Order: sequence, then structure tokens, then C-alpha cells
Amino acid sequence: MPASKKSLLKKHETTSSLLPVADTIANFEIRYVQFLNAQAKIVNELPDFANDNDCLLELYRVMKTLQMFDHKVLLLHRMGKIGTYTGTLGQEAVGAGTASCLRNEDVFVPYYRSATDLYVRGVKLHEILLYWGGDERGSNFDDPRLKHDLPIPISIGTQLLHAAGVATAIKLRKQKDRAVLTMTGDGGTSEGDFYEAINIAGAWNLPMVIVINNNQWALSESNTAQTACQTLAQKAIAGGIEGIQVDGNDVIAVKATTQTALEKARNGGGPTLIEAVTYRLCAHTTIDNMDSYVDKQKYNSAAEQEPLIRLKKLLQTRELLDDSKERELELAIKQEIESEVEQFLQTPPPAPGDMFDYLYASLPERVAAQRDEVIQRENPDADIS
Ligand SMILES: Cc1ncc(C[n+]2csc(CCOP(=O)(O)OP(=O)(O)O)c2C)c(N)n1
Ligand SMILES: [Mg+2]
Repeated sequence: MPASKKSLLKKHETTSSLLPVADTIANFEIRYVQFLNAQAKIVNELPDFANDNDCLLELYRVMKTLQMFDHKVLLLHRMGKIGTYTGTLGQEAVGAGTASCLRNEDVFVPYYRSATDLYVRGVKLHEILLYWGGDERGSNFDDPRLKHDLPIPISIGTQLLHAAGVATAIKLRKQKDRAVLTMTGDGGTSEGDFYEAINIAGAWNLPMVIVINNNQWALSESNTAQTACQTLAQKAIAGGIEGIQVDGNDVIAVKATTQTALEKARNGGGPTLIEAVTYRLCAHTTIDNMDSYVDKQKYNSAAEQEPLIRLKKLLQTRELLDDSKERELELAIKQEIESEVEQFLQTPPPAPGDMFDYLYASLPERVAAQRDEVIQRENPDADIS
């Protein structure tokens, strides 16, 4: 290559290091929160709720339920009883830690891998199965238990703008003590919607908390392949909002961080972006084969760090859990799962015309005509008036 075509910059030289810079006009840092490390060692003074044994036992029960549910759903899929499901294996602490901070009047805006949060929020496991079995009644958020929450989106990133919209409504109505919690995957932070949402959240000081479930994978695309950022939390800087990284396998850290961020939002302190670093120990969905792209060694070392092991050790140290109590808990969860699965399997399929019920508040004429056609094909004698 001729010398003139070569870059003038030497390795490690940056634009600013080559120019006469007068001053540093902005400084940023990203902090990392952890209380219980992978060896179950307490590395920081615990927040108050972590001294409440019932609270920790409940977090453990929720995580164990979703862990066992994941295995069960995989079997149902292999038996042809369910289409697809986006597992939460390895990521249970992100769901349990975040959702346990929500109050009824808050608004939860899920993404498709929020099953743990939905469960904590009151959605039954059979409803989660119905949704993933293609039955919209599983996502029936007219239910008074969830009257403010939004349904499950499949498009990546859209929910972040919906969450910003809800937070705007809360702000315009001057509703105090109320906030929005939403979630995205790490891949979702590569979407334009993500940047638009954090931008408006910052500009309008919206009462919202965005949690990134950084499970290291966007389907088969590794986290490092899709961003040059050292952390995803630092993306908050672009929106002028606070960004913080948390050990997503430490349920105490996830809960403490979400609780603080939600309190801040409810009190007019504005938005927070929380990156919860975890690892997806299941395939992307039940129809994905991750053996073709996941390094076995990395997977095994991530499995050693998963969230239940360390919480179990803490509970054992406090003499709250032993082998027999663990077996008792597993049995109770197994019964719950079996009965929920039975309810799912016994639910008669929806009538084909029902799919139109969940699209619009009132159907446009063009779509109404399509619905009538579907109903009449199924049942020529049907009254469609
Ligand atoms: C707008 C849009 N683009 C592409 C897809 C296809 N898709 C579904 S899941 C996924 C990966 C998302 O990864 P991430 O945001 O990290 O979430 P995760 O599934 O890991 O929880 C992709 C590309 C989609 N659903 N929506
Ligand atoms: Mg991901």
C-alpha cells in the first residue's frame, strides 16, 4: 500500500489524543452492584430485605418454580404439546428480583422472556403455556390482577416505546408514587426503539426503569458480536440517564437495584437503565439448537454461576433450607406445575374467529369482514350479526 494511503493514527492513538484538547467537559462511570458472589460470599452490607428470611425463601421458591417449569415445557414441546417457548433458565434472578419490587399500581411492560416476572405478577403457569401455545387468552390482560400491565410483545424493542408512553401518561396525569418497569434483552439494545425510548425518558424525566436481561445472546449472535460497548449500562449515557450494572445472578443485587431505581422514579427522580448480567442456560426457544453455536466450556462455567446455587447456600448457612426441606419444596412445585399443565391441556382451543378479538379495540370494517369470513367458513350457520 502506498504510504499516503496508510492511516496517520498509530495504534492506541485517538482523535482527542491527537488534537489540542482544552478540557474534559464530561465524566462518566458505570458502577457494578453485587451482594452475594458466585461462591455465596457476602461481599457488601446486605439491604434490609435480605435479612427477612421469608422474603429470601419466597425469592428462592419463585426461581425454583421457573427453573422446574423450564424443564417441563421442554418435555411438552418434545411431545408436540406446545409450539415454542422462550425459556428463562439461568436468568431467574433477573425476573424474581425485578418483579418482586413492583406494586399493584405500577405498570409492568414485559418482553417475551419475562415469564418469571409475569408469574410473580400473578399470571398462572397455564396461562403462560396458553400464550405460547398460540392462544391469546393466555395473555388476557383485561384480568383485574394485571389491569395496568401490557401484553407480551414479540417484536424486539417495541415495548420500550410503549413503556415510555405509559410513563408519559403517568407524568402528565401527575400521578405520584407510580412507575413503569420494562425489560429488554441485550439484543434489544441494538434497536433504534431502545435509543428513542431512553432519549425521551431522559428528556422528559419519565418515571420508568428499563432492565436489560443481558443473557449474552441475541438468538445465536453473541453480545460481543453486536456491540463495541464495554457495558450495556453505559448506553444510558446517550440518553442522559443513570445507567448501572448489576450481577444478574445475584437476586439480592437485582432486587436492591430495582427497588432503589423504582423508588427514585416514583419520587420524581427520573429514569434508570439497569443492565443485569446473566447467562442464557437454555436454548433461545424450544425450537432452537444452541449446540451449534455455544461453546461448551463457557456454558459449563456459566452454569456454575447460576442464581439458585448461591441463594441456596445462603439459605443453608442460615439453616432455612436442608435436603428434606428442599425435597418438600420441589414436591410442592411439581404438584403446582402438573396441575397447571393439566389445566392447559384441558383448555378447549379458541374458536378461529377469536384471534381478531385481540388486535383492535374496535375492528376496522376491512378486518371485520375477514373475521366474518373465518367464522362462516368454520360454521356456515353462525350468526355473525
Ligand atoms: C424487530 C425484530 N427483529 C427481529 C426479531 C427476531 N428475533 C427474535 S428474538 C431475537 C434475539 C433477541 O435477543 P435479545 O434482545 O438479547 O433477547 P433474548 O431473546 O436473548 O432474551 C431476534 C433477532 C424480532 N422478534 N423482532
Ligand atoms: Mg439476549
